[in-house]
This record gives sequence, structure tokens and C-alpha cells, in this order.
Amino acid sequence: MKKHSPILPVSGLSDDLQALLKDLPYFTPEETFGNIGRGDPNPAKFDDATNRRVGLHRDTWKLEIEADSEHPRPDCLLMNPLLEKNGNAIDYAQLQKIAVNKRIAFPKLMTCLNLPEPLGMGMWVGVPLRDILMLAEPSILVRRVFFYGYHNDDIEQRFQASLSINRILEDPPGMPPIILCYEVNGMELTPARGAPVRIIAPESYGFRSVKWLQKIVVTHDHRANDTYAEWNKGKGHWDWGNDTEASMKLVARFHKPPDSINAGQPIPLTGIAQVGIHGLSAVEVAVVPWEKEQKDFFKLTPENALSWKAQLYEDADWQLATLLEPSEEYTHHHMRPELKGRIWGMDTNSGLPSVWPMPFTLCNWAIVLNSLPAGKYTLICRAVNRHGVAQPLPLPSPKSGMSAIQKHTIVVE
Ligand SMILES: Nc1nc2c(c(=O)[nH]1)N[C@H]1C(S)=C(S)[C@@H](COP(=O)(O)O)O[C@H]1N2
Ligand SMILES: [Mo]
Repeated sequence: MKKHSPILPVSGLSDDLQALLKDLPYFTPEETFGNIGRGDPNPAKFDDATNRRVGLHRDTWKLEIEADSEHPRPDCLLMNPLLEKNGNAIDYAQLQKIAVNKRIAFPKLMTCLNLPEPLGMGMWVGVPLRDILMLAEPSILVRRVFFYGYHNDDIEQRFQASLSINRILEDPPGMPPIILCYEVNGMELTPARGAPVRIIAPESYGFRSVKWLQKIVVTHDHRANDTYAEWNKGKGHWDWGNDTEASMKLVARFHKPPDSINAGQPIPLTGIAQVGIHGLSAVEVAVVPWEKEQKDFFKLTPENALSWKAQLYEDADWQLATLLEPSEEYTHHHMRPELKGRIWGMDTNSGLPSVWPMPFTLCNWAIVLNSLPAGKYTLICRAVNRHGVAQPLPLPSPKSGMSAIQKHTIVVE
């Protein structure tokens, strides 16, 4: 049986829930956005002079598009390579000129394949990558496109990610284009967000959204030899690489759940849901007898390889939470003159997403649980997709993105 949470505006909720939701913004302010970026020294912390010198300043930034030099005929991969030495690399002013006619915006939740909680929600603005890539005239031999961030000079620190040329040239149904992004939430990218220009890949985990972008390499190779495919190897329990073709999983999380509460009191709870490729139809919450901390499921033993079955909580008394309507912050972006008619997936009259909850974004939720007798319990929450498939399914492997059910201990006094 498919489950559907009701969808209500914040004003339709009880006062205690409204109070809890006050400090849960929709689009994430820059100060609280989570940062992931390797590099020692780290480009997020460069001063202005260093940024100018290394080409991470808007005045000095250059994007090169070149052919894979290991291919037997690199001269047949790109008809018009864009290279600094040829004087035709793309600069920021040129990107902005192209953006006048081509810019597009879309909402996307930034989330790391290796972390349980999203990093932040953005309204990202940029130019479709295909419009820039085509300037370099890729040939019929190109099958994959690699993106490199600034620290590729030191081979040890190189960060690379890739996509098939097919994904770049034609968007699958229901997905915005891959963009060269220069702005988020109404601000030019900061160094921490990947300034001056980064990739944003809407349906993917963060590793594909390469920051401090400086080089694109086209290749006939079909393999996704990404940093995230190799990087985790040999690091304790992360002994195995990641599934680089994974798309964002559906995940529900509590927002600041209480550690203790008085017996006889109802328990108001709010949270967030990361919406996956098949949407979100319900969030559910349950209370189960107290469990010790989550086991280390990443350690590869035959027992753990199958242990996700114990994580389904099929017998729990799941209760439907309420989903919140899209934030009014969407309408603010919709009304910005420079974004008029350019935000992907929006209803042009209301300025709100045409489909809600919208895949690859964030949906907030709330519930009030009945009071509990004194004791120690574990709170769990899960999200259910449009086909009725509940978290951590369909793919519980953390190598394809975190979808484990969150557990939170609560003491009722
Ligand atoms: N150049 C570069 N880009 C990068 C990374 C990096 O280490 N170097 N980390 C990636 C990873 S793993 C994630 S999860 C996202 C995080 O984006 P954010 O810092 O804007 O939240 O950036 C991606 N882009
Ligand atoms: Mo990541």
C-alpha cells in the first residue's frame, strides 16, 4: 500500500512545531553551508593575491578544454581545443557574455556521498556545460568528459570527476542540465563554494560538482576513473571505492531532536528530507526500544554485507509525518529580474516548483508524537518514494550514498 504524507503550509501546523521550524531555513546561508574540498593549502582559504596568481580570481580565471593526450589521435578528439597557449581559453568575462542568453538556474541540495547529512541547499545559476563544450568542437570519438579542480598540479591532490558526453549534451527526463556555475543563492560563489566557477551536476552527489574548475578533458575512454572511485581505498573501514554512477538517495533526518523529555508530554519533531530521483511521498517516524549505537556496517564481513535487512524496521509502528509546502523563498528567486523565466522546473505563475516535493531538493517535515512512559527509546525516521519504496531501499549500500535510517536516543523522564 502506498503511503502519502499530507502537505501543509507552515501556518497549518501547531504552534510548537512552528516554533521548531523557525530556525530551519530552506536555502542555506553561506555561513552555515558545509564545505568539502581537498587541498593543502586549501583553495577555500587562499587570499586575494594567491587567487589572482593561480587563476582563481574572476580577473585571472581561465578554463581550458583539451583532448586526452594519452589517446593515439588527440588531434581527432577536439577540432578546436581552448587553450591558454593558443589564447582562446574561456575567461570569466566571456562566460558572463554567454550567460546573458544562456543562463539557467535550478534548486539542488548539495550532499556528499560519504556523509549522512546534506551540506546545504542552493539555487545555483550558471551556463549549460554543453554550450561551452561545443565551442571546442568535440568529435565523434568523444565518449567521456573529465573535470579538474585547481589542485590538479600535485598529482596526489588531484580532484577529478567525469560524465558521459551523452549526459552533458542531452538531459534525461526530469533533470536540469549540467552547468558551469558562478552563483548560488543570489551571491557570486565564494572561495569555499568553488569560486569563480564550478560544475553543478543536479542528480549526483557532491563529488561530481568539481569546485575551482580550471580544466576539462575530453576522452574516448569510457571509464569513470574519478577521485571518488579510487580515493577511499586503504583508509580503514573505507577499504573500497565508491559507486560513481550513483544518483542522490532519498533520506529523512531529524532536525535537532531532543535528548530528553518529560513523561506525559507529546513530542514535537521536525526534520529534513533529501529528495531522490523518484520523489518523496511520505516521511514516517517510529519509536523503538533503545538500541546501542549503530554498528559499523562499513567493515566488510559476511554478516555486515547482509546486515541492511535488519535495518528495515519492518515491524516498527511507523507514523506519517506532515510534509511542508515549498518555501516562499522560491518565489523570491522567481521574482529576481535576472532569473525571470530561467529557473528550471518552476511554475511560471506561482514561481513555485511544478512538482512537489521536487527531486534533488529538500523537503521539510514535522510530526507530534504521543507522550511515552518513562524510559529510554530510539527514535527512527524514514522517507518513502513515489513508488512506495522506503529508505534505506532500493540501494542500502553506503558506497552508493548514505541511506541508512537515522537513530536518535531519547530519554523520557
Ligand atoms: N576541486 C574540488 N572540488 C570538489 C571537491 C574537492 O575536493 N576539490 N570535493 C567535492 C565533494 S566530495 C563534495 S561533497 C562537494 C561539496 O561541495 P560544497 O563544499 O560546496 O558543499 O564538492 C566537490 N567538489
Ligand atoms: Mo563528497
